[in-house]
Amino acid sequence: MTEENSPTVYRSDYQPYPFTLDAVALNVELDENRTVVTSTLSFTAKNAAPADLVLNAEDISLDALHLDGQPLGADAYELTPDLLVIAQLSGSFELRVQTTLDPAANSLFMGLYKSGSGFFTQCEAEGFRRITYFPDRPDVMSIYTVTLSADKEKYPYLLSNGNLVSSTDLPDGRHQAVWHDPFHKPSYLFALVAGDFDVREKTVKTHNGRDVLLQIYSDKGSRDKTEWALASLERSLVWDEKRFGLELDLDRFMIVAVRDFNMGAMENKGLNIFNSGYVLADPDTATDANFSAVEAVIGHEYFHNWTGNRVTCRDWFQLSLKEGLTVFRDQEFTADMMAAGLDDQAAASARAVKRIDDVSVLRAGQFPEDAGPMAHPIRPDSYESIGNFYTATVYEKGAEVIRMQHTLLGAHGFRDGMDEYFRRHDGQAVTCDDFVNAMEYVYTKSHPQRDLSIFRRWYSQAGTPRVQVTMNHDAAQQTVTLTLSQQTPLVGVEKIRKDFVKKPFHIPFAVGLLSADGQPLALNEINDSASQLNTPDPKGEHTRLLELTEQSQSWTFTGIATKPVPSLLRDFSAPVIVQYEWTEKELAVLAQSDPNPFARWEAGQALATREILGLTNALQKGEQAALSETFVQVWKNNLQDAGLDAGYRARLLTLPSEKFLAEQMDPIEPVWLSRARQAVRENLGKVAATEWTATLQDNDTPGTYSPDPISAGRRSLKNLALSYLMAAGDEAACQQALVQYQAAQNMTDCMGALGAIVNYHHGDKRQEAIVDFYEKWQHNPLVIDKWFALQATAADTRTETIRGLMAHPAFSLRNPNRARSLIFQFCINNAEGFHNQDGSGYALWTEAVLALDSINPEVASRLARVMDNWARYTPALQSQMKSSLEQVRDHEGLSSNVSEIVSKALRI
Ligand code: B3K
Ligand code: ZN
Repeated sequence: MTEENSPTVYRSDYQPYPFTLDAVALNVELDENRTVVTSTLSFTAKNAAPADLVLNAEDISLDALHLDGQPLGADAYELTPDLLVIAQLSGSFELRVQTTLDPAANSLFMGLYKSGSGFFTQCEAEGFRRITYFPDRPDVMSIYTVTLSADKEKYPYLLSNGNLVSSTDLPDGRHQAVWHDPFHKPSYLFALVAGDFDVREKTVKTHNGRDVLLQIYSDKGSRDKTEWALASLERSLVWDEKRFGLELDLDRFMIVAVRDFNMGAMENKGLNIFNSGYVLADPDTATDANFSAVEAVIGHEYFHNWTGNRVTCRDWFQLSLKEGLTVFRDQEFTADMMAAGLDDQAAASARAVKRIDDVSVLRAGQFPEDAGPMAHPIRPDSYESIGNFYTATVYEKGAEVIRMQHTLLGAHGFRDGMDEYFRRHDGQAVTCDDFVNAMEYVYTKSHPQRDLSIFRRWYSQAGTPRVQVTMNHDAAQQTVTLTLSQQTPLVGVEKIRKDFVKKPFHIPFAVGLLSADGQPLALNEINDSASQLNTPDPKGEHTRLLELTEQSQSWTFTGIATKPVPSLLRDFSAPVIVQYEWTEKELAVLAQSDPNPFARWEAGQALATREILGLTNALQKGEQAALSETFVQVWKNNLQDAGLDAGYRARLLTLPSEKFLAEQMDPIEPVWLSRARQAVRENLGKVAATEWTATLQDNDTPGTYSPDPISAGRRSLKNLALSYLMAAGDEAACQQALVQYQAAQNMTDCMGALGAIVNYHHGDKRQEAIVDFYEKWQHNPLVIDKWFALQATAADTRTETIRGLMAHPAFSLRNPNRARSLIFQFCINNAEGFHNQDGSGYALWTEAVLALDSINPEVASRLARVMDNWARYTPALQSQMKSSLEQVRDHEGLSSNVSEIVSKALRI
């Protein structure tokens, strides 16, 4: 589809569907190339007046159509490639539609497709219309009965949503299963799976004493890798009961792992389908990060059962209603799991680690998006292809907007608001406004003078607000006045909408004050409008919550004799950028003693950012620059602060990412930036060699592997120490990396060593290790994905290496995980290689986007987004990036997915 025939869809055009869909009976006769789908749809008109029945379609053809048992002739309906319209129907009627599909030829992995030896579906957002003619929109909910039949030997398992009603053998070696889902659902939550699998299962009791069967289906031979997934699922069930009072509503909950999948996982009712990378995990083949991602994604999809499935979206503009809320829920789940069983202080540190990781993801992906050509509010107003709006903004910023409501209402208030939301909307398809209405109802009960009217602007305005802070200390009065002013640039479509006026946001802004020697100060406000944060205060943080709702406001605190150091936006209480002119000395105080672990990390990052950007400038001018002594001292002190938990210490000592740093540069000079960051790393490795070596020795995790956060933290600190030392060319560390690679008892240590070797070892041993790893793991696709990714991101990898790897027999563009592991990793996480001034990285991108687009446009458009911020780069890079974008835009037959991305990028 070209851009011309993919019109823009507007939120304001929403019209309710004129019919209810009372029941859906779907009969699917599975065959690799000729699957016959017969769907029987029972409709009732909502109004007395007749209305047109509109059904969606994509890439399917109509074999037969019956209305109330009578065949319909071609003159009785209108048929276009994407619509079937039967004019002026009223009352109740039954429509029977037959289509024939070729699942083996479906490389889009949308609708019904084959992967390996099984059949799978993916219907969100608009995949069901690739299976049958249907009102494929989330506000048309119905009860589904699904009959599946297939060859019994090849496909012994036939699965769909809900409960299994019957299984029967049929003639010719086929068999049949009938499934019934008792809950109303939209078509995007439909799923079917057929194949042969290993199954791991467990029956558990819900808090109301009901027995429910949990099952994990995975490829034959992979059952030993699903123990963690099943345990994670059980933990998710218990957590949602405990934290939100939400119980599993079905008797059976299934997760199926599949190798070919466009994203992470999908929350189909009772039958989640997962990218195998988020199911399979054992110590030999999965890293700590993999284990934690499996737990988080299993939690996320499970939590959708209530936030997404029981209460769903009215239309796709409301996507954040389910995604932002469910990301917030999975973040809280992980934080609670990480803090479980720890004392208050250790728990605060564990929670801070999770918050740091989430905020880092937001800043690396969402902040640039919110400043670029695709910028949109968490509830967009328009789109061309909905597939392009599963964005960091809808998900991650959406979660921040929910988190702010949690902060404003407090944990109890938020829980009451959630209860109210379900009381009002269970079983419905609703809007983001409906969610905020439920929260506001609870909020105004406890805060009679307040409402969430200004807060709602987070749903309609895009862009990252800048909050400028000034602090005035009056020594005579012993007062401190903090003045906060907000300003948010116009972004994305806001720039071309002439009437658009940006209004102030409601920003919950958590602050503390420290004395010059790092002691937390009690905060007593003159007007007492700042509230005490409704969270534990393990170290006497004295955090106060300022609510900025106007362009500028001030707060005055008393009893402060000497000029304090402000600790701002603690716990990242709002998705904003803070502007305050700290001195280096003040940042050093915060980075070593702020009792709020998040703010402490933030101060260290600010110090490192100054160093790296300063050096980038110097290197560009051909100068050298030594590291500041204060910075080095802070790094050394934190490295040796044994009172800190290892995982938190690893975060404190990790340099800001290139993506975060690039955001602070204008224009972006990716190659010098990357070199400067590398040089700072090398320098820190040298000046603190003794401390790093001690850290490397002290953080071994002997014995049986466990992915718990304490052990994982030790491994991350140990591997960080190894990489600093190797960056500094430390001979002993080089030897140690080779030993660790050979002796590793788990994949985290193996990859920690191999990563350091591939990036920093320049002798023969490097290639030997690469070959050795491949030979050892060539039969495990998820491990080979890591092998490709490691080489794609290695500091000295250039396009020739990537092209060589693309010709490797194990490479395939058709498998999304493999394409992501090599090409995406190179384009996204290898600045020196991708932005090489010879333009070879951009040429590779152009070819890959076009090649992928002809196979799988949804995956191609993700890769297309790599060029979003082309206009922020140096002029020489800009013009090359622009011409690559133009080349893609002008390609004949481009999908609407990629077309939307590149044309928006070029529009700025
Ligand atoms: N809801 C799915 C995402 C579907 C993406 C379709 N392009 C997974 C999730 O967010 O849980
Ligand atoms: Zn989701």
